[in-house]
Amino acid sequence: MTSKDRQIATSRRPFGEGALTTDQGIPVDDTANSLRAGARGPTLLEDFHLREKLMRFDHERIPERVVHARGAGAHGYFQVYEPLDEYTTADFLTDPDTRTPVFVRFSTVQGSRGSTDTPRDVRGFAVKFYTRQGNFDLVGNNMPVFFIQDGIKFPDLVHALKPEPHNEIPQAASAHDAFWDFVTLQPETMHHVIWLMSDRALPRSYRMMQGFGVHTFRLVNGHGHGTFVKFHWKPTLGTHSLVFDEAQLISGRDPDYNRRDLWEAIEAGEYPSWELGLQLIPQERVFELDDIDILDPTKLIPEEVVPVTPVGRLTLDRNPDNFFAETEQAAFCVGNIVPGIDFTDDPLLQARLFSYLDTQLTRLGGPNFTQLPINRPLTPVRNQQQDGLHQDVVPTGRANYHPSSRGGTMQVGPGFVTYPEPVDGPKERKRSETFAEHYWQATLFWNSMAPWEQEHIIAAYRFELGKVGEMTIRVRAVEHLNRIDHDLAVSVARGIGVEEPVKSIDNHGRSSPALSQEQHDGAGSPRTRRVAVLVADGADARVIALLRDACTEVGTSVDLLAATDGTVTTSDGVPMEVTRAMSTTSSVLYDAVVVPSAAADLSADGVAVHFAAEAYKHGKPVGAFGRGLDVLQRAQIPLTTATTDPALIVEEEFTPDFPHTLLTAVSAHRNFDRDVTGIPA
Ligand code: HDD
Repeated sequence: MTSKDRQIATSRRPFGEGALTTDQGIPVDDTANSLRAGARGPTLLEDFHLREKLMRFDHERIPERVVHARGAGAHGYFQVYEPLDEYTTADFLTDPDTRTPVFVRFSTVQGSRGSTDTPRDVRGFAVKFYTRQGNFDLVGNNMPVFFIQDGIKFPDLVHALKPEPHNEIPQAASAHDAFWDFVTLQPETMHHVIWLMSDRALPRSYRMMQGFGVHTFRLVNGHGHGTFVKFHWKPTLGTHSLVFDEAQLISGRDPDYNRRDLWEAIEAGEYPSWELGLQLIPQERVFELDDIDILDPTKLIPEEVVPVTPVGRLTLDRNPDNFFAETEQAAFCVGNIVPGIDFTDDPLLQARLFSYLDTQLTRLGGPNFTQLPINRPLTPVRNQQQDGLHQDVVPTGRANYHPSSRGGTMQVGPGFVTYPEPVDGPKERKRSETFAEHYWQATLFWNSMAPWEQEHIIAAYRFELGKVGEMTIRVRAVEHLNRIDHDLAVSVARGIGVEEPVKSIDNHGRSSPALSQEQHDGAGSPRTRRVAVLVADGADARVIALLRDACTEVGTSVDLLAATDGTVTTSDGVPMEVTRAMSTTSSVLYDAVVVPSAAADLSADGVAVHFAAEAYKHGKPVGAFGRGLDVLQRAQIPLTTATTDPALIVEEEFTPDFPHTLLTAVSAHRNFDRDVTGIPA
């Protein structure tokens, strides 16, 4: 239990204990019948209980976040490995014995609160550290760059991205004219757009995605010396994605897919963790970074140029007690910064410093949102700020101003000291020349992708642009792609009815291997993965037990799915309980599918056949033995490719090696090199 947990505990009020009362504490004798003039008569205005109950209900909603409205949060802690005094005085980065409490909220960007978890979208990764020097909020995303260079364009970007103004369509989707119109008129977006078209926009789990602070920040040590820094979160379970078709299906089958996954993992004690990594750039070296202005948030610094140094670990180990009170009311502010960390002049960051504080006023109804349990710092708050809606404390004394000789002896300083960077310049609305190039890092990203990643990117551009009605926008998009990579532009053009462009620029050929998800398999762990085993009458209970035991031993869960809920009869004539009926779930909610042998003919069941075909189509491990092979055959899965496909595990009969081979494939996530063009799922 962290100190933040203990602080929040003082605000808990369990449902369902003691006498039912009104908000005024008056005991209620009946909460099911309003006060009426006779049992069949009209309701009386004096019914204070009815009025209060309806008043409270009518005002339960608060404005959703203008972006990042849909999310999920969890509590946890951060611990630094070694003191980082050389770079910073920030307490939570210099004391390895301290577990700093955190609250983390993951989110999608485009959709409204009730939208789905798995659209093609950027994911938010916001961390609130409750440090001994006050709250530090690292409000990042799962992609290291941003669409625009200056925050003044943020409202335009978001308007273009969100549903269109006349009919509020489409929900949680960038595949519409407005978005592509905007980005093709704003070439600085091209780098982030290619990330959005990649599988990074479809995380398999919040627990399996990276996080980035995006901007360059500054660490400041005890001597006042500054070091530029970029923050990276690397998930212990590796970075893994869904495929787009699967993500779209999940949107219908389980719109809460990512938040459920996070919740269930924490409930099961499978605490997700990320390593914090820093890219440290001595101030003197800034101009050695060729072609990169560290103040430009549309550029990353390749890890091969400045390595990421692991410095600590973030662990999430407690689900919130109440979604609204904690996750919804969490107010992240980029301006929440602690001594030892400072901002830079990145113009996107500078605008964010205004926007986050400002938005909370509308969202949380006034300036006292910092008093809410989830936002309250662990450190004492002492100042002369006062009043406003929802003041939750009772300030005492009369010295509500500073300085004062009438009590209120708060001393000012030592405290946060702004890094004394000299600034000088004419007032002008102008962008630096060093921000002018917009394509080379998009090319770098493209060059760094594995062939399957490139295929997915092409398919994504084709899908998105294929939904754009205005041909001129499609043509403009292809022109931009032609400046990123000619072959990419040609492949996309062919899919969207646009004339192939003429090659105009040579690809620079540089790459950054660390950008490919093939490099991000992490520990290659089978932990928390989900395997579906399709069973029918005549299944061999012994074999299924062996399979299940092997899986549970390494933290992989197994669901037994049958044509109907209830039981199937094993080959020994004994009833075996199934987890659920196949028809109530879907292959897209599992990481692998196994079809063991059974007396009953599962290959005649279209649901089972589709289950296997779909899993195969999505690159998942698919295993079968004995009569289970018939299901794979009906699914048109080419069994002969098993010799070269490590995720297609087919055997005439079950062997003791089967579970091991399956779990190795599960650990590797998917086989995206599989040719699935002919599979009809
Ligand atoms: Fe933002 C929310 C991340 C640029 C204005 N943003 C928000 C959240 C995340 C980010 C993760 C959700 C926080 C939560 O869970 O409550 N935003 C980013 C990143 C950016 C970025 C990584 C670029 C590097 N944002 C950005 C700009 C502006 C905003 C340029 C405005 C100038 N963002 C907001 C906001 C939100 C927000 C309107 C909506 C809800 C909130 O702040 O609390 O103020």
